[in-house]
Amino acid sequence: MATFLAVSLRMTKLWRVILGLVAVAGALQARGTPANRAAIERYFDRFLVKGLQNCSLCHLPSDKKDPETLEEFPHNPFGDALRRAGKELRAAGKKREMAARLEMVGGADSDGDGIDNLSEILLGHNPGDAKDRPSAEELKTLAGRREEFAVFLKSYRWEPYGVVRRPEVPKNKDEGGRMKDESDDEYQIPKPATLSPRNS
Ligand SMILES: [Ca+2]
Repeated sequence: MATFLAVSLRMTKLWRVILGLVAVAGALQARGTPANRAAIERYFDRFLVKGLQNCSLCHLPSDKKDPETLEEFPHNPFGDALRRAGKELRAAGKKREMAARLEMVGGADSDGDGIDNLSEILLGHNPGDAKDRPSAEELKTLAGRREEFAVFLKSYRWEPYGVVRRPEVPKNKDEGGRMKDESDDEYQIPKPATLSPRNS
């Protein structure tokens, strides 16, 4: 009986832990997929100003304290464009990586304020809010900022969760695309010169 009680007690504790984990997972999902937010911050790195490192980059303000669904915490036009880009990638059988999605929507002007999404983000303005638009002064710095970001994108980026791919082994082909074999001239072992008697 005592053993039964001890097992029951352990099971109850286990269930509490499981229910706790489920609740935490639900809350995280409701708060606008922190994984996406982290991926955006990783993609832009130092180019994402503090003011854009929050849910408002992709979501409309919500008066709900703990929103649980997308209906309760809807996307702004930029967040919606990212969501649609993800759907497109999935439909094409590709991975829904945030970097690819950001590249797809970077040139669009999701909030319709006349400045494309990437330029707005690089200048510290919200690409999903038409009322938040770079000033004429800020726009003068855009070319330099975009250039800096392009250099940064080309630099080595540590992708802790990316799959490491082995580079393709180069094929040993000559210019005609033919595999080299031992009948090629350069593979021929030079025959020893025929010895001839000196001064003959
Ligand atoms: Ca804007």
